[in-house]
Amino acid sequence: MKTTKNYAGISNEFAQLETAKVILIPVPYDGTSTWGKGADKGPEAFLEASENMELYDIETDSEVYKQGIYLADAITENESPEQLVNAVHKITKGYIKRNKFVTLFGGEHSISIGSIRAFSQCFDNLTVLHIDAHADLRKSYNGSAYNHACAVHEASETTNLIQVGIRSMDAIEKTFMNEEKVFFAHDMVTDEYWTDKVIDLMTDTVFITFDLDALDPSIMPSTGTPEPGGLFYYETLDFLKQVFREKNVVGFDMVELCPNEIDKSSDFLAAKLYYKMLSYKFMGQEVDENYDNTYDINYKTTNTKFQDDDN
Ligand SMILES: [Mn+2]
Repeated sequence: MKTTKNYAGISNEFAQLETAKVILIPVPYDGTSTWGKGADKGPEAFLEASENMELYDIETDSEVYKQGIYLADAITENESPEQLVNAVHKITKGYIKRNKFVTLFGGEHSISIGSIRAFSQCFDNLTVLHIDAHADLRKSYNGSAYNHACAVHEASETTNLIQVGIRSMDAIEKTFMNEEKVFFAHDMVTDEYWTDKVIDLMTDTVFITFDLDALDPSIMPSTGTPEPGGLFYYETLDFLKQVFREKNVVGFDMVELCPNEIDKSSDFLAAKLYYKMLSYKFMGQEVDENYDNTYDINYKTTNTKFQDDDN
């Protein structure tokens, strides 16, 4: 599918691949979800909501779209979960190497296996900040390692994985869980210092994988598995702002928007949250300043397991 529209209805001037600092890759994929289906409709609903959003951000006093946001072709590979992950990996890596700030919008969470793999191969000593209701640490699920329930298993082996907002998991996942780096929702609610503790565990370079079901279902009902007891809007924004301010966030993905006909507020929340994250990323940066995504062309990963030959 070739997208003819620009992100958020911005003018062509700000939507060119060559000059845009930000890449947005839609991944309308829902091959492995188990309960609420429809995450494949996520990117479309997100883009539609984005078009109806005002583009001046009051808090940061900025119009981040002027940094340039290129809406990439959607990744529609559907042959198998593994091939989808491979496609996401390859395309993400390609844009990282073009010195872009790469973002993805899913789709269900298995797409993150590909995005995290790309980032962990391009950035040394990467922290993956995993914000989610679910631990997603299973080694395989329904016979596949490329299932949404396995979204961060690989990251637990290849990166500094920190999990935030977790409130649902299987006992077997404890085997793969580093509990010192897990922030359970029931603990966060009584700990006013949780954001500082999360940041203390991070390396300098951070990729964020944001499963929208981390948010409380009262504000984000449109997701496949709405778990009670989630994050609220302003605490999420405060936390993210702190992360963007103190760390080098090199990219992020946002997944599991499962839109429905009746309630559009979730789509709009996702649109605003995405735009907020960009606003925080480019806070205080001039539009005509060059962007350096800090990808080191000489960085050779020690993790050769998934090395491809595109160098
Ligand atoms: Mn989840």
